[in-house]
Amino acid sequence: MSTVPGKEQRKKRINQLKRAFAYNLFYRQGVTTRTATLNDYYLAISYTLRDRMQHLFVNSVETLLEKDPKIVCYLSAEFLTGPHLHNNLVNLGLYDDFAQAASESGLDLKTIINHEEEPGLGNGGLGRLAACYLDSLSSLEIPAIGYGIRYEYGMFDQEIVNGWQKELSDHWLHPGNPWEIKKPVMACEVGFGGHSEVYHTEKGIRRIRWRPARVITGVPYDVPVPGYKVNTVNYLRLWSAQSHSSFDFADFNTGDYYGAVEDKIKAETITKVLYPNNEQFQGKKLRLEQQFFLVSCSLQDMIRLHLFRHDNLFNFHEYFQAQLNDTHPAVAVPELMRLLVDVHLYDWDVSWEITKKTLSYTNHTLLPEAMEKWSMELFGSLLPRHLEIILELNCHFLDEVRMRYPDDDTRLRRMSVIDETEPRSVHMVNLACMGAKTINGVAAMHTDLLRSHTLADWNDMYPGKIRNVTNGVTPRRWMAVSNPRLTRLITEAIGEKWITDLDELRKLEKLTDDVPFLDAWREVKEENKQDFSALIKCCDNIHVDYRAMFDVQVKRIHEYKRQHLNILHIITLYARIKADPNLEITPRLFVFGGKAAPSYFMAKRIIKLITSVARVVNKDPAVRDQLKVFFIPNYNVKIGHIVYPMANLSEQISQAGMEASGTGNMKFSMNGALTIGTLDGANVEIRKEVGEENFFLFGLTVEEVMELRRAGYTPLDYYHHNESLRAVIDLIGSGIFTSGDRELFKPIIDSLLHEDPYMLFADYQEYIDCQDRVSRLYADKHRWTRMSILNTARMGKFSSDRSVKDYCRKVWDVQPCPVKLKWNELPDDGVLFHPRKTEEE
Ligand code: F58
Repeated sequence: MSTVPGKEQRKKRINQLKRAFAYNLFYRQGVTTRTATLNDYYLAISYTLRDRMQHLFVNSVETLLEKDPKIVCYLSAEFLTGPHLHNNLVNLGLYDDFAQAASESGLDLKTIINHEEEPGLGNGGLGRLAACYLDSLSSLEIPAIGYGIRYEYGMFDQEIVNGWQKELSDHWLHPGNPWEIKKPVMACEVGFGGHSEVYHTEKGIRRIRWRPARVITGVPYDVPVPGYKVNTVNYLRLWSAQSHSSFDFADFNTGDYYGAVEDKIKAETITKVLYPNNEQFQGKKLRLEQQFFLVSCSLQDMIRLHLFRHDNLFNFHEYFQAQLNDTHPAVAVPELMRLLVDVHLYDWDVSWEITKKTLSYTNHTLLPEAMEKWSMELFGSLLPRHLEIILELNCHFLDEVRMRYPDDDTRLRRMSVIDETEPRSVHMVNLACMGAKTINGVAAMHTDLLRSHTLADWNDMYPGKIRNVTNGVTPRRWMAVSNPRLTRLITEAIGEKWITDLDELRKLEKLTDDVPFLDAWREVKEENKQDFSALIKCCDNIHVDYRAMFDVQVKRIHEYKRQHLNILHIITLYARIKADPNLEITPRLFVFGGKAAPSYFMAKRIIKLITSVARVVNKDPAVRDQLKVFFIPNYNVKIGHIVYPMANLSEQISQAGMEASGTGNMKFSMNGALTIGTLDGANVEIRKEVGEENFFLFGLTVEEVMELRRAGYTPLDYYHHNESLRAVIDLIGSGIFTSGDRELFKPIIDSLLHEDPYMLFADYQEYIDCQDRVSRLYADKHRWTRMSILNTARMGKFSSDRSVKDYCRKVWDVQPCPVKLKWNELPDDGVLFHPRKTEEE
């Protein structure tokens, strides 16, 4: 961004902004200050900013056309971007100007920023990761397009009623979305159902084509993604389903008005709502429709863009790299084949080579219940031609496996794309592995487990194909935007380079003995905590002393993440206080946040358990305010902005081998929280980076978990042999948290006592001992602060800039392509507009 220095120029800029606010309020919103609502102001300011992004966007497109670089396409069913206004202001370096212009217009920018509701187009980590990667791709000036779905209803809003989760629909588009630009001319058509047929070309060549039973239109909406203080503005292209207009007309002509409208509604259902399941495959037809819709629109769009610059598709993979974010877009394998073979008439083998060189696959989970397997019947009825292609590919592939490993039928069965156990199904992990040039895990440990267990056959047959790219998060949103106090302190100490080169934070290490700096560091945390205390005072009337330790676990609610282990600790402390009324403990505020999948019975009960314990503990005078428990309703990106900066302790306590990576763990550490955690996912690497003395480790290792499972795990033994654990479980069973109801938490207790699939009981005692160490250390303010600084200082590795650079090197083989500014603004002489030639000319 070119900013002209000098007071006068700034004044001029501010005046232009004020005028633009007024213009947008008047002309776009059609209101005056007498009638404008906060939403009108938000929209007027956002449009003003979007307009200022536009010239960078235009220049980015010009550069693509001129330099013809390779483009990264990130295909993901989810992009959890979070609110845009604040982030875009920071990335474009316009925050101060806008704040000034707003204030001179009688507006408070913070209030306006706070008004923005976020697009909840994702479930959790996977969707948020996609958004972090888009930020880094733009900031690193790498040409990229994010392809996703414009769900009309995003992730449900969570309310807590009587301690239970209640789901409310999230109509996020209702207030108006100033960030998207509809591009109807780029619409694509997507077929479903029908059959495939053989035909012969004029030259007598036998070919196959798909005759779908219905066709739906995908209309793209582009959301600009500005990089941090660079000229690159990439975009996120979200597809929205519309009915195919010619079908409507057919119905109208026969007078079937209602039929036409019904078709329209049916078509639009495809992008109506995001599936809110976490790590649980459900096999719903509509979900497969969504996946294919996303994939087909995106691949058609990429091919169109390629043919705009080239006259054939032989070198498609040299210009486009498509990353499959989990198996959700894995139907890209047969769809790219279909587009190449059936539509663009390329030879099968050539097409297969292009496909395999274009697609790459990221795996995000090891949980068997999350693996996508579509029943063949459903798959074939929706995508008959694709099933044929898959069967043919699989046939060739199994021949190769047979050649390499003769007489190894079990291996063949494991690697086949078709799972032959009745009812037969299409195994999407195997499809993705077969069609991708690389497969990657998202943390070192996760990748090791893929290589040694889940995808061991693939690793055997294609050594080197499985790579590791450890996840990362963007320091722009997760520090610069959400923690301005810390950002100011760090920047004053070491300059601002760390925002784009997070390894620079290492320079903070030399300040760990600088007492004024330590004090300032602690003050930042305390101020962030005071803000949070004010918030919970205001919404729940809970009083919290900001000097208490803020102990936080925010993430989706899932048994493997073990929020209930955290609760067992809280009850342990509660029981200790009740047993000894004079006991002094390190005061703590326990904060939880996260949504449960609406159909996940146990997860919903865990929420109820947390809120029930909170209700009792918070008002028990015996506790003397030493323990407080708070469940933040509706945890989302926006709440994340408040939570990460205020945490002292980050709970990363999943059972070893269950969490592929985790990314919240990184956000906490960057903001100076210490972690209590197991050796799971990226915790392993975080601990290595920050130093084992600055990380609270507990729990079984993955090898120990496997061994214990092999040997036969009996949770009841732990219950019988551990007095403290028994007391805690009995307390839950006694009904003291449920006004005497002993049934409510029976399912949780029974599951723990008799199965305990995530081995809470095996880890309980070590967890409690470790928490006791945490408490003792927190009392030593100086040491705690030093450790906090070291956590932040050593988080360089976990910037998504590093992850994206790894992908560039290990997977995509792409380079940055800086954007030259050709159009600085709309020229006064209007040379942008060339009069169109008429047909006759
Ligand atoms: C998460 N997966 C992993 N899935 O659980 C987490 O360890 C990892 O850090 C993160 O991906 C990023 O790699 C995840 O969030 C989903 O949300 C899916 C959404 C669609 C249905 C199945 C789960």
